[in-house]
Amino acid sequence: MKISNKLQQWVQEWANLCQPDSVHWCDGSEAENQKLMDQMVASGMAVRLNEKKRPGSYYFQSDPSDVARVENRTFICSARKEDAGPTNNWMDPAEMKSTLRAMFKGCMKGRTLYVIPFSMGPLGSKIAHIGVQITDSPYVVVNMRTMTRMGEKVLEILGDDDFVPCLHSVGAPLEPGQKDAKWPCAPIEKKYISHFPETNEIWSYGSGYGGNALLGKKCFALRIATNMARRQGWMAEHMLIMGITNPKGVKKYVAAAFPSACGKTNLAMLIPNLPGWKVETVGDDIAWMKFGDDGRLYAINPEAGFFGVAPYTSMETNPNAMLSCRSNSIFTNTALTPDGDIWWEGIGCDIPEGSITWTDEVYKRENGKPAAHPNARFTAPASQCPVIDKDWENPKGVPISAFLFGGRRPGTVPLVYQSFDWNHGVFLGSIVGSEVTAAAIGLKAGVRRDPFAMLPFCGYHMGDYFGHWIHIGEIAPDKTKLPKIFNVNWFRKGTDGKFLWPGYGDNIRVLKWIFERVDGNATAIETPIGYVPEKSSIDITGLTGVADKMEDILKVNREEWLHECELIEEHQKIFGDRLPAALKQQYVALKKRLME
Ligand code: SAT
Ligand code: MN
Repeated sequence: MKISNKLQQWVQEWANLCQPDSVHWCDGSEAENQKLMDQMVASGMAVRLNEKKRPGSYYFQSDPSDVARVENRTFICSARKEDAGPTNNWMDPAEMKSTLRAMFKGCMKGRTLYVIPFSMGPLGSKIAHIGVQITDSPYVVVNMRTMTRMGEKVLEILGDDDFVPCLHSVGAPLEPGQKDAKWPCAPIEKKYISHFPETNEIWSYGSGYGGNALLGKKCFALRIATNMARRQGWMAEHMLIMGITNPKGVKKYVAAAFPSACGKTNLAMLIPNLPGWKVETVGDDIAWMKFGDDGRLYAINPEAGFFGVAPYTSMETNPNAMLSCRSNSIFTNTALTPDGDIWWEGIGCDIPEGSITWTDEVYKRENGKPAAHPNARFTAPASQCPVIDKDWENPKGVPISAFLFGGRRPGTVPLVYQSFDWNHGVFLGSIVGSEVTAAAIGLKAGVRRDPFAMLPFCGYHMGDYFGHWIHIGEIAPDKTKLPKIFNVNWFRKGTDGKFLWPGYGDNIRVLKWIFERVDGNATAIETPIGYVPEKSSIDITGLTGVADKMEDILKVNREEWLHECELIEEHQKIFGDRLPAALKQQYVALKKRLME
């Protein structure tokens, strides 16, 4: 295997500093994966699950201090502070590098340094990009093998080309003879998830969990990729990608962005409640998009697996996710049953007597603590999803017909509406948010804005990112072929505090309207906020008790929207003079339409 000098030198430089016991170049093979799993089982870090119940699958418990992404320890180290913007933590790149170099020195003592060449996106796709991660965590290696295309074949494609260097250590060197922790990591104040956007580098120290450690995901595919996309004229978005086929066999792809806890993975794998309609999954989390030769926008899923939240995933809420992790999967911080399977809250059955919690105790109901951590995860190969799209690995990507935005909005926002045009659609993306109660996040209750669902993932000034969206509309080779933009809200509540819309598989009814709007075949009413369906144009055949509610589900109330305008004005102020004039104009125009 020929490895470029650049890559060899980079690995050597870090091996010299980190001082691992050995260096292992990952080939991505089944044998290598098995060896690592066997080692982790032997050391007590992993449990092999029951081969009859969960073939080829493994169970892990993290350290209780290392259970999720750490946003307050995540940094965008642009040369100038103002380029990181008001929504990111910033540190001077030279200062960060000198702090971290001191921490990386000797940090892999007693461990193996693994080199993971990986492709984000189908191998050889023009939309894909290659990264190489250095890590001292075998858990990271086996997860990266599922979440990305990893190993030797990537090096072949890479040749002498540039790659995104991703440096990672759990930050827990071992003294000679020291027994390793079950889940080594550093304390919170020593965790640093650092990005250097001008040089496309990622340095992550101290955490072994999820997006802090699997650097292809949020760090590369969003925070660094947003910067690459801005420089190169493409898009890196926190979006699911799905194919929708109507009963006539016509297929369209849509991409959708939602803040967390809005059922994004469920929507990506939806089982339609309308006869003849079909949904297929291309991706559940991230979309990379470029214009194709035909002027349309093409999307790939840069990932190869799902890193999904386990709790409340069940055969009822998301059978396709359950089936995806039926085998060859990794479970982290779920509960472990006595017969060697996994369990979590909301899985659809009672917890078996004698199950072990994510904190490794025998579960007792009277303790009042959940058995699985709320952010417990499954890592499952996307290829195992029963509704994976036949083109999910097509290097060309799939052509996108519509973008959907949405949040959890109990009031104000109708079930669905369409933007008047591209810039108005960008405005809709920029005001995405979910209503939160004070208790939920320990902050002021109200609408928590999460523009484009990118708040923790945009690798530069969010105002400039809005500007990039506007710019994409301007550079589109054929503006008539740009995706149409919609906002959806499954979460509107009635005066009784209950959800008005049934949601889940019935969301296909909304997707149907969107599908037909894209074709120009569904009717809509022009309102001050955008095009809202006529009551009769949402297909509710077979649904009981919904017809009477359609008025409330779709209504646009001027008073509520004028109040919303006040909130939008506040929100826009955050971006100062980097708020694109086009979005200020959208706000002014909305207010004017509401007052007419
Ligand atoms: O931990 S991940 O970043 O992969 C998932 C998430 O927190 O959104
Ligand atoms: Mn996500």
